[in-house]
Amino acid sequence: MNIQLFAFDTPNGRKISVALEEMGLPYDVHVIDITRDEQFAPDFLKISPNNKIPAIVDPQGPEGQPISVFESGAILIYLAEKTGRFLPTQGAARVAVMEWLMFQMGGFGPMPGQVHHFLGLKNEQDQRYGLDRYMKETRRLYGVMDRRLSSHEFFAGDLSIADFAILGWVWRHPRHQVDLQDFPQVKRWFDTLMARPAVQRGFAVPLK
Ligand SMILES: N[C@@H](CCC(=O)N[C@@H](CS)C(=O)NCC(=O)O)C(=O)O
Repeated sequence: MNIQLFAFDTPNGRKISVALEEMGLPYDVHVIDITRDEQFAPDFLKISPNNKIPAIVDPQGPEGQPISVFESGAILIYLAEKTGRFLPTQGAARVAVMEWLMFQMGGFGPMPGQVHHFLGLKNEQDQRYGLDRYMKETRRLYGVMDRRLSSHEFFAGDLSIADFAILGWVWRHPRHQVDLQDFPQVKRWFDTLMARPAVQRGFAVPLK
């Protein structure tokens, strides 16, 4: 039976549809419309105790038993280990993937996410402090990524789940008002990934 993906059309949701496509895993989509509070439904809470998308259910998990996984970073690691793809099994190469995956999970996600939030406020006075703080930090993170990509084709050796995680957020650069012309290495990397047929399928699958 297919993996069941519970997601919405957001950076964290798209990371997983892209990874599933790149890994060639068959999956069914269940749209959880977070604009209608569907993430708070009791049935969804059973597989995603933090009430956020994405989550997956794999009917054929470890020892052939069903398993649910929440938190996009955990899902990416789970899928990579299941397929043996996009995450080295050991050594320095694995450490590098984990570093850049955690960089995304802890910073380049929460920070642009705050920009999206403050841009949504109606009152300019309320927006000011948040936008100043989080846009600055978001641009700093783009600078970190640009430096990394000036000496690396991808974030951590070969194409990896770290790239899929970061791609979900760079995809939203117009929303957090970052011009990729200012970060040429990120732009080069972004264009390379977006040209991949599996990535395109991952962004095309209906999630809303
Ligand atoms: N750390 C979580 C963050 C998930 C997250 O923030 N999901 C958002 C959409 S991108 C969500 O479900 N928001 C609904 C809410 O906060 O009520 C992950 O990476 O999976």
